[in-house]
Order: sequence, then structure tokens, then C-alpha cells
Amino acid sequence: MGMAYISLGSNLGNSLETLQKALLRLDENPKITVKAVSSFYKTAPVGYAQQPDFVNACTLLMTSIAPLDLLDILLDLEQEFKRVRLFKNGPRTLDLDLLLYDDTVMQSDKLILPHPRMHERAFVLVPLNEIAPNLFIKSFNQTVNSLYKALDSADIQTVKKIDHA
Ligand code: PH2
Ligand code: MG
Ligand code: MG
Repeated sequence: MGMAYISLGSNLGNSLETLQKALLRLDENPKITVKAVSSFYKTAPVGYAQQPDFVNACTLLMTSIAPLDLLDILLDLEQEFKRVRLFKNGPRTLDLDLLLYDDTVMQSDKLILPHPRMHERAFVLVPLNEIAPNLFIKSFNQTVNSLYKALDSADIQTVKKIDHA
């Protein structure tokens, strides 16, 4: 069994509902168990600023599916939610990024593990720190919590927990 951490994001349509439905769809897969889900966060857009705020979350999956096959499942799910992606880093209905898969280190055209930008993104590290603060990432030689603490406090403040029922 592999342990996979996924970042979920959306900033088009009913983003909160989209992320919750995507988590249910993942858990429906007989080879995937959703083991943990972070809170949902309203986050300021990183990169291209002229777009709506995102909703972001992280989840831990336990799965017998290998990393590249898991990536295909994530991409299929993005399509199922009729992903609109106008341009790189632009608005989208659903983005599912594979952050980590056990200690797998991989650099292929399709997939880079660990995710190459995860360590600098507050919208990833704040939710990830909630579900896996003590997770040691070999490639970064640090725990999630130490990566989180290295963020600028100004960046952390752009990530706000959503209160919902
Ligand atoms: N995803 C991006 C680019 N910028 N900003 C936020 N706040 N959240 C995201 O999920 C996000 C982003 C590219 O995938
Ligand atoms: Mg992304
Ligand atoms: Mg993506």
C-alpha cells in the first residue's frame, strides 16, 4: 500500500462543493481509501493574481495504485468535473496535484515527485501541516512542519480557514 498526499484546488463554480465531491469520488475507488482530509481554506491566487480566490485542501490517500496510474485517475477526475483551464496557473474548476507518494523521487515528463513547488506554497503547506506536521520528506530533508515554519507569515495570512457546517 502506498501513502499519497494530494493537493486539491478550485476557483471556478462552487469550489467547496467541487472539492467535497472529488474526495467522495476518490474514496469510491475500491483501490483508494481517504485516510485524512484537512480543513478547507480560502486562499489568495499565487502566480497570476487577476483571478478569483481559490479553495484549497489536502488529503492523504492509502492506495494500491502506482504513482503514474494514480495521476491518470486524478486527471480523469479533473475532466469529470469538466475542468476549465484557460491557461497555465489560471482559473480552474478542479486541480488535483500529487504532492508526495511514499518516498518516491521521480522526474518524468508526466510527473515530478515530490511536487517541485510544494515547499514554497502556503496554500499547500498550511493544509498539509494540519494533517501531517511530522511527516519527514526525504527529498527536502525536513518535516512538513519545518517547511511550514519557513514560510513568510505574510504568505500564511493569505490562507484562511473556511468555517462551514
Ligand atoms: N494553483 C495554481 C496557481 N495558483 N493559487 C492558489 N491560491 N491555489 C492554487 O491551488 C493555485 C494557485 C496552479 O495549479
Ligand atoms: Mg496545481
Ligand atoms: Mg495540476
